Amino acid sequence: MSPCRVCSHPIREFFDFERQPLSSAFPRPGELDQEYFFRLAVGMCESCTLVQLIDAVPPERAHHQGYPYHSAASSVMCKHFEQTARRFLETELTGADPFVVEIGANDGVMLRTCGDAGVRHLAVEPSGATGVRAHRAFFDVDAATRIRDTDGAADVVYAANTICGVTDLRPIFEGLDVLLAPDGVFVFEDPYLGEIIERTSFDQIYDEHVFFFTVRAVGALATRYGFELVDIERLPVHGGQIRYTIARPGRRAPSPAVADALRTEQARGLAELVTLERFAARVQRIRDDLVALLHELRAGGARIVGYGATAKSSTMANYCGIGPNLIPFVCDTTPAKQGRLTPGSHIPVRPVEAFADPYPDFALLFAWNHAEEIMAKERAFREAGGQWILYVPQVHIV
Ligand code: JHZ
Ligand code: ZN
Repeated sequence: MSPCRVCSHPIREFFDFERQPLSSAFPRPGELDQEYFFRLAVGMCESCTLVQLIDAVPPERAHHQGYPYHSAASSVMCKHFEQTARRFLETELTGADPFVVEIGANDGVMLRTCGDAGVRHLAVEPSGATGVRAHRAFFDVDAATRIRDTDGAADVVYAANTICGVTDLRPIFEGLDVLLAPDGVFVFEDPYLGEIIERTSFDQIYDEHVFFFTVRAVGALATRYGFELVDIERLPVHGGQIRYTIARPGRRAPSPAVADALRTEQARGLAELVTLERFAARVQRIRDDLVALLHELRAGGARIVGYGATAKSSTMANYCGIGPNLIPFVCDTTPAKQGRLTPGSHIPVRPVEAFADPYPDFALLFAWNHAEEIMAKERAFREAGGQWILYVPQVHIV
């Protein structure tokens, strides 16, 4: 059994997706022999209950060039990050000369909103590609020390969809200890295990998501590294996340939301292996139903295309064995994905203009987390008689 990445106790495996590619490495048609695969399996730590991947991709493989994800591709996500910034401006960045840092800032929407309000800000992002001032490094003690020496202590350190992919969390917390002001907060948001189980959204499990947090596990994690979990908030984005607020111990009264969530998690058995085993059975059911539906529709002569070449759908397509034989192409707005193939499953990615040229009979919504936004934008597809296929929380046609 592998040891837990946080407390070193054994991890109990509850699902094995077997051989999977890097979810964001879209090969060109001539590059298929260069694809990297690893065993994607998940388990729960016997002691601290943190759910995590059994094997992780080595860092030199994981951080391949030209990372193609842009959070600003979704107007809902842009609004989300602007609102996050406004909240910080109202509640945390209220001192004389506040300073906000974001780890892994992607398109920089949150920081730019703070910057527009005149607040000092910095992205800590190895690629530097954020459109805002950036310290090009991974966040650790060294980066934190350099930043503090130049800019002073931070009132807020924020990270969205980043911490769950950091295999070694210790350097993050050591860096926070250096950089955070005495009353500063570390706020991060990631997919919530409770929601993944509730929706059977198994495709949240892929190489870039190493940890699947619960309030209980994050509370234990914070304590272990000398901090305290003081608040949580559920977020509707990306299929259901939690935003955790962590402070230095004793500096803030924990909000009742933390104790409430702990009680709910206990009642739902989120720290029990049997809950995860039941989840595993539902995942297999979704695969069987989806594969059967696609074969049936194809046999009836229907044309089906994919919509949104997400990282998530890499797990879905590879686990279900869905390739270009069932889905001839998937459309996506990201130029860096277009003209390439989906990782492992090798479905061609085409610009969204291909969607209406002509409309297919069915669209398999890979980007189900953006369903509202995409269905509103593609209203004409339904008006033309098209139907959406979703596979979360179960296979259904809309
Ligand atoms: P989306 C990535 O996951 C990877 P993915 C990462 N690990 C993570 O956690 C999340 O992001 C946050 C396209 N699209 O957001 C754009 C359209 O074509 O579900 C994207 O390629 N039309 C960091 O990839 C994809 O769909 C649209 O209207 O699972 C959406 O990817 C919209 C809204 C999106 O994240
Ligand atoms: Zn553990």
